[in-house]
Amino acid sequence: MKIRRAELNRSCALLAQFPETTRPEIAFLGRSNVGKSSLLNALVQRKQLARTSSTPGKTRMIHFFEVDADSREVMLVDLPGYGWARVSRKERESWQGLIESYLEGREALRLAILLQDLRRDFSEDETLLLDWLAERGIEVVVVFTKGDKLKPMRRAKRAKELRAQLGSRSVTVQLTSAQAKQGIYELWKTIRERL
Ligand SMILES: Nc1nc2c(ncn2[C@@H]2O[C@H](COP(=O)(O)OP(=O)(O)OP(=O)(O)O)[C@@H](O)[C@H]2O)c(=O)[nH]1
Ligand SMILES: [Mg+2]
Repeated sequence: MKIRRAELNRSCALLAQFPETTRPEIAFLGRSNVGKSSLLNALVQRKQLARTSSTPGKTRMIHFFEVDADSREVMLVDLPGYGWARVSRKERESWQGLIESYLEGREALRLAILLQDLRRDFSEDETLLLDWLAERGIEVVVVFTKGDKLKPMRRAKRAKELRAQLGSRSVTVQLTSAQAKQGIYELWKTIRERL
């Protein structure tokens, strides 16, 4: 995938600030620190286009990135991470409201990519979210992150275990590592099919 352009369009803390839709959108969802911003950077081959941090809860706004890749135009949308314990309930509710208002009302949304750390089990946060998205007819792909942190045998085993935890839900899963740049091309393929 040749990235011709990758630029921040806008960062939003409110629905009223969302940019007009000009291109199909792909959203990145998941627990804080799971690697959303890192994966986005790996996809666009930039080190710090989306800001990453080892401090969870860094991304508190919705960031819209305009990306021209090959002959396609797409908006990659970095959503704030949920599940960060050290924020007040009020703040947590306001993030949730922001995420839901994006997911529910965004006509340009083609696919939600739900990230899951390969080393962790799914929690209710993810399974409830998957069901919530399914109820609204929003297509989801689950992407396992940080694959480089496990040895190949263990990696394959964990991917299987996690797939089993999804039960009968009809979602596809993909394995990635933003650090080792694994599964990036495959993820682009998934994205491209929805544009
Ligand atoms: N080893 C390894 N570390 C990773 C990988 N992806 C992300 N990380 C690390 O995980 C931490 C969190 O990554 P981010 O991309 O900032 O996570 P995020 O999901 O955007 O987090 P929030 O913005 O807080 O929601 C950083 O220290 C990254 O360097 C990966 O593929 N491999
Ligand atoms: Mg982030």
